[in-house]
Amino acid sequence: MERTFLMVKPDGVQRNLIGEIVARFEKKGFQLVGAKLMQVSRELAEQHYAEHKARPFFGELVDFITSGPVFAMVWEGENVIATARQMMGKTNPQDAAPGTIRGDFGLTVGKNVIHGSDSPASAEREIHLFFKEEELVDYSKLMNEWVY
Ligand code: DAT
Ligand code: MG
Repeated sequence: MERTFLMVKPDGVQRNLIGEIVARFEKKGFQLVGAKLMQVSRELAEQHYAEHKARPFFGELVDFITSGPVFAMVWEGENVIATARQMMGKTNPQDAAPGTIRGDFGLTVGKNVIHGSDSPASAEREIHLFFKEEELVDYSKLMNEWVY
């Protein structure tokens, strides 16, 4: 089963959106396999956003993601990487459709509430950047018989 890395960013934590965001993925039918509230170090932020190192907003991005606690999560389910990206909405909340997380809760690209892996390779990399193997829980839910 596919896994992805999702993270409620510092703005989402400060705005009390953790529960709302977790509820959306739970209700969809995805399964939580790991989660923690944590402070991201500058080193971890720079590794996580390494692909954007040359972009003009890189410094602001690292400042923002380290500005307060984040809620890091690993979710599992069929096609969860692409589906979670759809549920998040476009990067700029001004382009994100209503009904998506960014469309419903964001106003600016700098504070867009949630991060989600964009491909199987990113998911693999980001899950291991943020979580140790023993922090991820393997279990099955009876509900899955009614989802799949
Ligand atoms: P996403 O988070 O949708 O995967 P991304 O990987 O292109 O988007 O960019 C990572 C984050 O960087 C994004 O969530 C918000 C910030 N960002 C992207 N483009 C930006 C821009 N033009 N100005 C400021 N911040 C930007
Ligand atoms: Mg990205």
